[in-house]
Amino acid sequence: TDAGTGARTDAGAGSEAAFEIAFKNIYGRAPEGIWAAPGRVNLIGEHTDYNDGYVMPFALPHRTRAAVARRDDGLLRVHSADMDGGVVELRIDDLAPGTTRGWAVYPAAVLWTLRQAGHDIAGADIHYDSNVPVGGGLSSSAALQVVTALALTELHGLDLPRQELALLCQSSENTYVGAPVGVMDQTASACCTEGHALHLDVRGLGQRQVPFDLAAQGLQLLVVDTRVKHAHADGAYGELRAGCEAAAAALGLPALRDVDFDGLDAALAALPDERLRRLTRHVVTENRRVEEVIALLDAGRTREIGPVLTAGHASLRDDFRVSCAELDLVVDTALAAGALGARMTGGGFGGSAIVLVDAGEAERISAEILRALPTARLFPTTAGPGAHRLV
Ligand code: GAF
Repeated sequence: TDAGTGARTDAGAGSEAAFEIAFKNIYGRAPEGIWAAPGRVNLIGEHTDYNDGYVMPFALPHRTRAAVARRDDGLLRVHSADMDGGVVELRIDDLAPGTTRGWAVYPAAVLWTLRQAGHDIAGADIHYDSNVPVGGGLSSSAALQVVTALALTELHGLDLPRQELALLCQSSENTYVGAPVGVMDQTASACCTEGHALHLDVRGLGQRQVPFDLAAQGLQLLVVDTRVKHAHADGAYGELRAGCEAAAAALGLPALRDVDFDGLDAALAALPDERLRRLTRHVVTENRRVEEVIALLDAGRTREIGPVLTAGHASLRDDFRVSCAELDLVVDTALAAGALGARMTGGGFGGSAIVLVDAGEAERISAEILRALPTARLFPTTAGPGAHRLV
């Protein structure tokens, strides 16, 4: 989901020294360290994570930074360079699911969850900034959660494996924030590595870093943030997840992951209604598309992933029904202009699309997309590093 510290496109780009001075000006002392965690783009594998399936995100170069110092008096104080409202001060003993308002819910959720897990963290002062576009379906909230969790655990000498850190952040969003998200976004922010897409098998949480260097192949990936978010997005996500779980239950299976691609027709025939059939068809074919993209990348046939991405969009539009007019317009315009492939990315109902193009065509195709949707924000991207300590 998307929320976070706000998005000024220039934020997060300033020097660490200036960021440290900002912390000092706010809290009257020096931070003990500075950490960063990125937003993500999902290349393929949408709405598969909570079906125990496959996903394949990569980290954006855009990231959220946190300058942090420990406290021992039971206070959590958070401040964001991108949000109005000054320092938010919370008493750790008062933290409880559903009680924290505004963007501070994400750091509060992480601290509360760490303490629930038995980690004795008595407080902190944190200053954030971010250049991850908020509301763009690019996981600004996962970046905020993961940077907070990484900083707090490292400062307290807790060496949590990255996947565990991501699970902890997901749990904080499920339980404290109240959003029933899967584990893709937090895992992407915590575990991705530069120049790679991350193949995550959510069942068993097996990971493989798949080399993903488009420039070497004369290709470019554009991110197109439509800057729209339709109001029903949050409730709809939970309904879709519940629909998938109902379909798996109707088939007597633990998850839709367990429907074999070759057995899809038989599974569809066994389902009681058209909605469950649509949801199932998307999840099963999407898992297959992840496998296809991996095989093509492994074979060095990167150009050929384009049609697979486009097929993924059609499935999200027609079967899963999470696209919207603006996303369809971007995808259709890009393809008509000669893009190799295009799809919405993330949860849907607004947010961003990705467009694969020949590098030499990027400028022309970008201009055509912006002519069709002038309010969009468009930028070329590469696979950046996962969360790490800066200072
Ligand atoms: C959102 C969720 F947070 C992810 O867990 C995932 O389900 C995604 O939507 C859809 O693929 O980003």
